[in-house]
Amino acid sequence: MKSTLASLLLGLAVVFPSLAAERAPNIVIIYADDLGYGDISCNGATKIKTPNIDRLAREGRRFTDAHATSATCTPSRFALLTGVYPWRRSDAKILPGNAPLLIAPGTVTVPALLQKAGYATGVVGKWHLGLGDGKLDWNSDIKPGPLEIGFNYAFLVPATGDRVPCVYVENHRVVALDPRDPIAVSYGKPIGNEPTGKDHPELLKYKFSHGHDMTIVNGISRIGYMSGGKTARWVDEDMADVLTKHATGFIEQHRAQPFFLYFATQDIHVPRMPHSRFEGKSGLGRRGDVILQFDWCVGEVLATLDRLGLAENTLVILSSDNGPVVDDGYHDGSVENLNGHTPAGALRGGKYSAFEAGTRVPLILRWPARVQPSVSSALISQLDFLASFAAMVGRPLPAGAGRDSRDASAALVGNDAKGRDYVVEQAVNDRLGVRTAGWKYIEPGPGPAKNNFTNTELGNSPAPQLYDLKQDIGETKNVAGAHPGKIGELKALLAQAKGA
Ligand code: NG6
Ligand code: CA
Repeated sequence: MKSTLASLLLGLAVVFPSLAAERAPNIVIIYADDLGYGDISCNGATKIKTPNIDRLAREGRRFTDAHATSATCTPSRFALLTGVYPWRRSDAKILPGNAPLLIAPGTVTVPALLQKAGYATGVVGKWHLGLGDGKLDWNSDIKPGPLEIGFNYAFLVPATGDRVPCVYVENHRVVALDPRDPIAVSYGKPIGNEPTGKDHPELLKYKFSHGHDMTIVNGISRIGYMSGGKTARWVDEDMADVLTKHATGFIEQHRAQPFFLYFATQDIHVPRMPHSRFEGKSGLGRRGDVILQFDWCVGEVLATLDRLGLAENTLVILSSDNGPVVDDGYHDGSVENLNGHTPAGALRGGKYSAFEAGTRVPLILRWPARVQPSVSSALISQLDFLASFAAMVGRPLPAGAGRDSRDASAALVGNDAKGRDYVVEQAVNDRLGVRTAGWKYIEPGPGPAKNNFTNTELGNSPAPQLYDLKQDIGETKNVAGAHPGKIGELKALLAQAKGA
C-alpha cells in the first residue's frame, strides 16, 4: 500500500508537478441514463431547470462536443470502463438481465487501474454489463461481477429498471432476500404464477406502449419474467434515494483515502417513477420529473463533498450513456407533456440513432484545484477516461490495455481546446459513423429510417451521408454529393479505426 502510494505520488510529480505534495484527486463519475444533450439548463434547456447540474457547469468545464461511444447503454458502459470500442465485439449489445459478465476478470478497467494506484473503488447504480458466468443463481454468490473487475464495493441495479430481476445486489448478494422465497428469472418462457402486464393491464400504474408486458413488479410490467424474492424487490419511487444514499455513504466512508466512485443512476431511464417529492414538479410529465430527481442526486453528491471538505480536490464528471428518448416503452405521459421541451437540443435523432443526438451527450467536469471554469468544444470520447486517468495518476497503461483509449487529459483538465482527431459513433443496429471537428459521415446500410415505436430517426440510409456540422449542427442537409474528397477522408478514418 505504501509503495503504491509512493509510486502514485511520483507519477503525479511527473504529470502535474505542483500536485506532487498533494493527495491524488478523488474521482466521481455521475453517469445518467438516457439524459439528452438538451435536457439540462446549462446546455440551453428553457422548459426545465437543473440548478445542481448548472452549478457543476458554472464551477467546472462544460464540454459541447463530448460522446458516449454508442447510442445505447451496455456498449457505452463497456467502453467507458474498458477503453475499447464495443463494436469490436459481437456480444456488447443491450443485455438481458440474466446475461453473463461482459468484461473478463483481469481486464484493465478504470476501477482496476485506480485500485492498483491505491484508490478505494465503488460502483453504485445501474450495471447492465452482465453478472456471473452463465450459470448464475440469484440466491447464492453472484459472481463474477464488479468486484472481480476492480471495484472494492458494489451496490447495483443488476441490469435496467425495466428488466428483471427487480432487486438490488450488494457485493455478491441480493439485498434483503428471504432464502425461503428464492428468485428465479427467465427471458424465455414465463415462470412463476404472478400476473403479467399482458394479461392483467388493470393492475398497472401505467401501461406499456411497446414490449414491457411481462412480470409485474410494483405495479409496472417489465421485460422478462421473475418469481420469488418478494422481500427483496425494489420500490421504483424510492430508487433515487436508495442509490444516492449508498453513493454518498461510499464517499463518506472513504473520505480519508483517494476514492473512485462510479455512480450510475437509473434516472432518467424508463420506467419513470419519481419519488412523490418530484411528481408533477417539472410541468413536463414524468420524464421532466425524473430529470429534476437526477439533478437532486447530483446536488446530494456535491453537498456531501462540500460537507466533508473534499470538493476542491475531487474530479467530478457528469455525463450520460446515450441520447434521449421520450416513449421508450411505457405510456407514462411524457409524450403528451413534453410542452415544447427539446431533449436533444439542436441535434438530430436520439437514443438508438446514428445522428448526433445518439452519442453526443452532456459532459461536465469539475476539479476546482486544477480546472478553471470554462466551456470547451474539444472533441471528447468517454473511451478516453481510462488512458486519461492512467496519465493523471502516473500509471501508464500496460501494453494491450484499453486498446482504443487515448490520453485526453490535456483536453479534459488542461489547455487543449481540440481533443480527438476523430471518434467513431455506434447506433443501435451497429451502423457506424465517424466524426471530426466539423464533419460527420454515416456509412450506408440497411435498416429503417425511423423507429415508429420510439419515434426516433435512426439515421439509416442506403446512401452515404455527410454533414457539415459547422454550418448544419442539426444534420438537415446531406452534402455527400458535393464533397467526394471529404467522404473519402472520413471513410478512411473509419476503415483505420476498424482495422486498428
Ligand atoms: C430496449 C427496450 C427499452 C430499453 C432499451 C435499453 C423494448 C421494446 N425496449 O430493448 O425500453 O430498455 O432496450 O435501454 O423492450 S438502455 O439505455 O439500457 O440501452
Ligand atoms: Ca441508456
